[in-house]
Amino acid sequence: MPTSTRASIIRQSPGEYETVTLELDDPKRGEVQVKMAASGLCHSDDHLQTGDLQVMTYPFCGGHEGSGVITKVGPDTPGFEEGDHVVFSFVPSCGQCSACRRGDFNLCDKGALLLVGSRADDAEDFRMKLDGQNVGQMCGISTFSEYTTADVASVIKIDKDIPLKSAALVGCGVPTGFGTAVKAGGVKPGDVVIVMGIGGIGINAVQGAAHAGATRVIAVDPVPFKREMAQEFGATDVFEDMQKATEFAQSITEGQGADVCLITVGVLQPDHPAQGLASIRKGGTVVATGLGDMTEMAPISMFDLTLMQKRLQGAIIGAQSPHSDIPKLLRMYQAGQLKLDELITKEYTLDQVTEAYKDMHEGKNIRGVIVFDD
Ligand code: CXF
Ligand code: ZN
Repeated sequence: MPTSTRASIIRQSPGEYETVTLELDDPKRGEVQVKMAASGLCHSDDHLQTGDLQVMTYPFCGGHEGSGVITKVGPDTPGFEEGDHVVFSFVPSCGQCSACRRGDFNLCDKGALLLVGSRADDAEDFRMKLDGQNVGQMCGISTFSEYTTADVASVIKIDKDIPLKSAALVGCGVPTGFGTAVKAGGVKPGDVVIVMGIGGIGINAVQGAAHAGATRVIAVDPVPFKREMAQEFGATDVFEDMQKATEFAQSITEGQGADVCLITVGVLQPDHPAQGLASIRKGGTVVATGLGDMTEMAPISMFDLTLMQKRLQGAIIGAQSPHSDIPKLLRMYQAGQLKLDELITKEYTLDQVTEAYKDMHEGKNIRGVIVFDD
């Protein structure tokens, strides 16, 4: 029987989130229904409001970072039962497509319809409805909803003794930032690393770079509160702009520049990749993880690229493998090696999504989190 659920949707883009009551279909084969406990308010869901990120279905229910408890399991869906605690990965991995078979689990073919918001294998098949009309699910999950139904390729079971509020963050911000440093950026012991932009992703890039043994983690953000937070998460030096950060990196490397620059800004601009490339040494690496108007092109120096042998690398979910790296991050949290609780700067209700994004734009949050009623 379908479940009624309050959820935060957007009817157009640009547009604004509003809370409505949706009908949620029961899980089918390979799916589970989850009662949400917490949902992170990632900048990407705000890109839906601004129109930077265009989706293919409206209305569209937001949210792609969350945790909860399984309430229903679809038929023939082994490995899951009612009462299991789970987190979502914003990218699914099926383990069977060509990308998964070669080990690129974050590039799974099931991710192709993430911004259609339908089921992964059928662009016409939706689980959420508003007055009989299909509602797209952000990344096929939609964590801005009291209940949601998702493909198990996006669902990771976790220990019941991990607080669900903190666990929610390992669905996007933490693996994206941490992986941007340790996997996509390949930060090594002794490296000098610049982290450009300190929000929910950049702060975890700082933790990742510090963890990987960087001797200098140079955090760049115009907001003083964010620079302070960066220092609490392992930044050794902080600057308000890239020019100062680049000059500093050069001053401590005989003029060479940083080994790695991680672009984790909230809104990626076309000139950011070139700024990153200008900040690194010969043979260094820039990773672009932020999102902006994804239809734009970025001009980069071909001299830097070819003759200075610099690498410009993109990354989605920090090039992490969701089903193995997310549990690893939670083990690090349990072992006291990874900060999660400290990332949450403010809690909100489901009705406060617009207010939460206003706070984010005013530079008040590292991660705002929606906490759902029990
Ligand atoms: C985004 C990537 C594009 C789809 C939505 C999620 N990543 C992280 O926030
Ligand atoms: Zn996100």
